[in-house]
Amino acid sequence: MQHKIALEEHFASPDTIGDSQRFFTGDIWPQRRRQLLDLHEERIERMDACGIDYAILSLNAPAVQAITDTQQAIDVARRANDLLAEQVARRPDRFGAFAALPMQDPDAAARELVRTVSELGFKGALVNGFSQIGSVENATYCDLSQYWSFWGEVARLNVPFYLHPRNPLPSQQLAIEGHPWLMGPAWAFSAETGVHALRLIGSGLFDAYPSLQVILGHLGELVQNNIWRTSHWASASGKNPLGVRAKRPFIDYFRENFYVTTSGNFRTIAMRNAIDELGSDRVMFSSDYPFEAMEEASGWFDRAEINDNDRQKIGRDNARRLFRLS
Ligand code: GRE
Ligand code: ZN
Repeated sequence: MQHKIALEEHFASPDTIGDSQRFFTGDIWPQRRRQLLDLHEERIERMDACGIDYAILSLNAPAVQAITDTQQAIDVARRANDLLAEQVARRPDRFGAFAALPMQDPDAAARELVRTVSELGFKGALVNGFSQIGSVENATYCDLSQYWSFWGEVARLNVPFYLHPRNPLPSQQLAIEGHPWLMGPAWAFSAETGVHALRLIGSGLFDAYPSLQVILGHLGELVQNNIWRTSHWASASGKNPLGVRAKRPFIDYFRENFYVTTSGNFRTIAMRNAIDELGSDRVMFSSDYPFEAMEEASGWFDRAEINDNDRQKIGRDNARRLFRLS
């Protein structure tokens, strides 16, 4: 399919490039490093070869969210956003931008979102899960009350919030001890991010701000696979509510407040499941470059057994509508 739009496509700043090294062997890393730092050469060539017209770029992970010093998080986010704005301005026909946000300070995060969206034309924000505030053992999740005025600003600006994976804290990794391969994209990224998404729902956030739109990568970070059961137990009458503050069945929020992308999960069964749960208006193409190959993403998606009407929506039209692209 030609003219695709992709939304989970990463770059790195000089401050954050080191965060991605741990995922690769020494022989592959120099190549991934170069690809994360490149915007205008190999990246555009490969977009052209894959029929990707436009990519919304975001900083690598965990980057800003793992900076325990709040002022440093504010500075690194701002530098990354300014760098991205400058590069995107060279090719506004091919690139858009998601803001990195210093969630360590909710007011500073809201201000940076306003600055990047209103002044720099960014399309929304991408946040790498919980933030570590003041200590590496701290995990501050986005559903907490200190973030609600931030969410009010997201709703007011009417831009999507991409909830992107990160690994759980070392102290939360008991279940995978001795099996380090379970960390990262093989499992822990999705488990961690799926729980974060459910926290947003259970907190009642979407009752307070019904227009909020959250994007999940990797075809739903495992949430869609279990959404009926989660909804059944977390919101059905006769069950102990155990602190659920959401007013409606979880599945309603999942269908009205979430989009999912195909980033890093090139599986037709999983995409069809997403289409069945959310409708083909809420699924969007992405690759997760350079952690995944654009060619693999596109080669799969272009030929996947879905109808061509859905392919147009998922590959392009849904993103055009959501991000108000011309
Ligand atoms: C990502 O940010 O999407 C990512 C990583 C590391 C490995 C795989 C991956 O940061 O998809
Ligand atoms: Zn990613």
